[in-house]
Amino acid sequence: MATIRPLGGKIGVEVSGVDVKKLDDAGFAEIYRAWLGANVLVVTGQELEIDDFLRYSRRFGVVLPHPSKMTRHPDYPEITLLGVNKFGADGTLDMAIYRRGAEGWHTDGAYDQEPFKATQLYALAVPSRGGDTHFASMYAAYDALPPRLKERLDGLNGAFTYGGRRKKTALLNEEDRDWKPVFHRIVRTHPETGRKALYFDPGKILRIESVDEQESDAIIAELTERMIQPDAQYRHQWRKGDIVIWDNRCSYHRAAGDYPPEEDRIHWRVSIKERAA
Ligand SMILES: O=C(O)CCC(=O)C(=O)O
Ligand SMILES: [Fe+2]
Repeated sequence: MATIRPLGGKIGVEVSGVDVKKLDDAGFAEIYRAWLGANVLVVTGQELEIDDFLRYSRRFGVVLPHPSKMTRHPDYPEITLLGVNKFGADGTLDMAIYRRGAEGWHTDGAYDQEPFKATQLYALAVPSRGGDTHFASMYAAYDALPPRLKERLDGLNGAFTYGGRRKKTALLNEEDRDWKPVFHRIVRTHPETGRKALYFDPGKILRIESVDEQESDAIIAELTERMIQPDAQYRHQWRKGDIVIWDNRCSYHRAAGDYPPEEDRIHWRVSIKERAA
């Protein structure tokens, strides 16, 4: 029997007692609804092959290969391998792989015209300590903005690229490092819940459009300060066999990046869009 329980605060819900390989449409619809309401969905205790994971992931949307070609699974381009090939031939730790997602709070895929709907991870190996993933709500971030900032941001677009102002592109091949900015509303209405979210990413935003540079810098600095509401967070401690999916339209996340590097922490990851493009 499926058990669905909230994970404490304003975000996060856990489903146990299901096998995602056998979920019927009604069972999936219940899980999907719970996910939309909680931003982050944990499904525990799964035993999956890659095809099972892809098939289940495609129920959430369109699964597309990630632009980091060097971390794709060699036989399945839609699967990104996290934590694999951490050590170079000379034994040095590749920090871009070890600390992937740990540089700061972010949302995945804001650099695409059609940004990522969701990211889903399946845990294959979990370290003895550390290695958690942190989540926070963009709805709560928007709700908590002072009224003057809500008014100022209304209708404004942000320009985003893969590496943002820091141009962090270590996981991309040389020829894939040149990004044209794309534009997204900073106050973005979620297409399924109708709720307003603060759609922001300090590592991918270049500038706020239609305001002068000084004001753009000031807004980016202020949003960086305000984007995380401590009472609307969830921290996931991984167990092998966990699937976690988060909604990139209404959640921020970051990896803790703190586990013993000599231990394995390995996930399969998929990037999911609402539509192909
Ligand atoms: O490894 C993690 O905990 C999350 C990394 C991340 O940011 C991602 O997969 O998008
Ligand atoms: Fe991420």
